[in-house]
Amino acid sequence: MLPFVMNATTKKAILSLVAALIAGLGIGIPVIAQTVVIEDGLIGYWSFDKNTVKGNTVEDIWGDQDAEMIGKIEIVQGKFGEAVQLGGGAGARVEMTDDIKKATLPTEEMTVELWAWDEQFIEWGGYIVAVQDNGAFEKGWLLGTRWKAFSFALSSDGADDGDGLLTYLNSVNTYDVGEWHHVVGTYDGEEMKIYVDGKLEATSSVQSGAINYPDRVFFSIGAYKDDNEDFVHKGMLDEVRLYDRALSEKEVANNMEAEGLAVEPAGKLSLTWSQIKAAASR
Ligand SMILES: [Ca+2]
Ligand SMILES: [Ca+2]
Ligand SMILES: [Ca+2]
Repeated sequence: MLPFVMNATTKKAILSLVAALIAGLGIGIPVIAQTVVIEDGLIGYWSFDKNTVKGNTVEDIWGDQDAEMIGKIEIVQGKFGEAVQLGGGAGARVEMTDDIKKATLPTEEMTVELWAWDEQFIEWGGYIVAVQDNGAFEKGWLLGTRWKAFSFALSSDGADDGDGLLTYLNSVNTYDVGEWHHVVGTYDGEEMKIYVDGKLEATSSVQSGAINYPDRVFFSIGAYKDDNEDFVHKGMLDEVRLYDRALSEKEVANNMEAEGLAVEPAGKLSLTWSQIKAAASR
């Protein structure tokens, strides 16, 4: 008997055929039915799932900004799969790059999104940071905390007073420690918004135009770090995503329910294939 070896093209063709047949028969496939992360405008996604962490390197599963874990950091059970845990110890952070020329950052609009679990709230908390706030010099953006409020800070050309001006947009409500919260900041070039657990908390129209970046940042997750400050997050962070456009309220709600991407960017055809095969044989 001849062995039946499928090449990628045959596999793809059969895959589409099976998918079409299943769709026609109306057989539900849970893996496809689940809510997935919006990909339009996505530029970075750090899931901290253990299969994406190799040694001290955390893979950016969408873009090419792999990050380095610096200091005392653990990968622990998180909101979805694994998350990163920082203990507040000095100098710890997950750094994408400290060279802004090598960073892929949003320029005109943005969304920054993550799940946060705080063991303790701090005055200048940084979940994900690309900022310099040193006296009157205020450039870049961050998502973090101001004590018990979540905070999205941003500096733009429209509000520039000569050396940059940040607006710290804080959530109106305050929250408890020891709970997971979905925190999102959006900026569409005219308005900043902060959402907590899918609910719009606050807006500001102070900033307008392109995002005003400094020449130097420590583009990092888990610490409010700039030239003269370094406040490490105390708790966990999970499913950190960065977009170069402002997601709508509906899209924010979608992403709050989302579990991962529709298709792995690496194209894990064999996995999809076996999942469809398993569903088809039921
Ligand atoms: Ca995760
Ligand atoms: Ca500072
Ligand atoms: Ca200023």
